[in-house]
Amino acid sequence: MRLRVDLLPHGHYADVVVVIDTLRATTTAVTYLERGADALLLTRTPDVALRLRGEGFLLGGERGGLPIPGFDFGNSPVEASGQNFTGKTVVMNTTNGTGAAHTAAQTGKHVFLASLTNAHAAARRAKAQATEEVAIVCAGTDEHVGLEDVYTAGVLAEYLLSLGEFTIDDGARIALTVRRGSGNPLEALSSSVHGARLNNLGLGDDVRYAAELSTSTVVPTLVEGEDVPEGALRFVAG
Ligand code: 3SL
Ligand code: MG
Repeated sequence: MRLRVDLLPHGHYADVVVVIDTLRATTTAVTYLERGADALLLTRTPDVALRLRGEGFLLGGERGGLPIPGFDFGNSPVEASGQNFTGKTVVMNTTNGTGAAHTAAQTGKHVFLASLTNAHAAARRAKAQATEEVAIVCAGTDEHVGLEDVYTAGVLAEYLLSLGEFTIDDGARIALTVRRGSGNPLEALSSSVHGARLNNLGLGDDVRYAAELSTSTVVPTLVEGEDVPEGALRFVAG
């Protein structure tokens, strides 16, 4: 079995793909499903999300870290954790994370979302589904590598290696090195460029929330279906 870590999204994915946007899209996605949401629709653009507004869905997302006009929520896991989404579908659009999921879904056979909060559950799901490769894809920020995503990829890689035999690529070696050399999760996330940016925006509680390790066993899982709106990907709790 191959274990591959892409420090940014690119390329062709042969089998299982695990998408990471620790700050904050995949952490928030896990939280929506934890808080009872039936499904998430990750849209290609904010306009696709706004078009779905009329269909009774709730909209969450950000640009520049701040809520998008016309959306119901920002992209805050702390905000999401205080709500009850039972029976609701949440439409998400964010700067990097939702786009990374669309890249993964173009070719991946099984696509999951991971964060530190569901890291071990996501790794177990990935290993259980994979027949040839687990590819961990870091969303990054505006096409720049993000320490917080690579650190989380390292946490998943470390756990996967404890579960079975893998041949690993250099991306996985880098992620493991970052995981082992960057301190605890909060130290790693706080020292990242995007973590510092969120702190400056007064969103430090989200950074602290995102640094909690394996508090959830929910793994957002891509599902197909004829009723999925054009320009959207549907994820449910797995
Ligand atoms: O880039 C993204 O998709 C977001 O998660 C970034 S933010 O943390 O919400 O600003
Ligand atoms: Mg990010």
